[in-house]
Amino acid sequence: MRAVLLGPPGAGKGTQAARLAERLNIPTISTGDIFRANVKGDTELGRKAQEYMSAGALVPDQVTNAMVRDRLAQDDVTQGFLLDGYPRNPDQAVELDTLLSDLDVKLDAAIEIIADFDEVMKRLIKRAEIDGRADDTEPVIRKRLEVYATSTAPLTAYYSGRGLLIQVDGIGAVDDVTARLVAAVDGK
Ligand code: B4P
Repeated sequence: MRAVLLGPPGAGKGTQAARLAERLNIPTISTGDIFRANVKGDTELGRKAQEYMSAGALVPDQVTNAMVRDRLAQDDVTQGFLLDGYPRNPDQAVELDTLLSDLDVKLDAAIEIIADFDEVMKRLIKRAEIDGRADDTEPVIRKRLEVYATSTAPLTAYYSGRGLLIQVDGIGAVDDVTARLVAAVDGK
């Protein structure tokens, strides 16, 4: 299966991507995780990404798209993958279509985890207390949610129009959300 995972910050994308990918026996590609690993390793990519991430903004498409193109060219993703956090705006979605068409493969599903503003705010503030992630302060979370609403939310209609959208309720225990996701994907 080749799928993308959509949803606002805090909906549980990272949490559920790992679980779903294990069930489907495919690798996860998380653009956020790749950026954070590069920031930690103080690489050139990490230095480019950091200022955007800590402000709650999207890293420029040119940087992100090139990174995803490299990752999708690797051997472990030839049989399938779950993209977590990409695409995040309509231009990235169009770029993904081009990347996949160049590889002569198609996307099977766009899975959206639905969670409301109050719930995601609560989760991310809790994570801030535990992990201390630089972009989990309240003003930056608000900015990320704004960016989601203006840039990422339009992707729901983009994938729905192509018959690829699967929507799953992200509220409830982590195991329950995983069970809903597995059932929804099995039904596809
Ligand atoms: P991401 O790493 O994608 O961060 P995120 O949207 O906040 O989601 P994350 O996966 O971490 O959190 P989750 O919902 O799983 O992006 C970070 C930044 O990287 C972006 O702001 C941007 O700057 C940059 N970036 C990434 N991709 C990009 C792209 N394509 N283009 C440009 N820039 C890009 O979990 C949140 C919390 O909720 C966790 O603490 C978790 O434990 C908890 N949780 C999960 N499920 C729960 C449940 N059912 N109940 C209670 N808590 C739950």
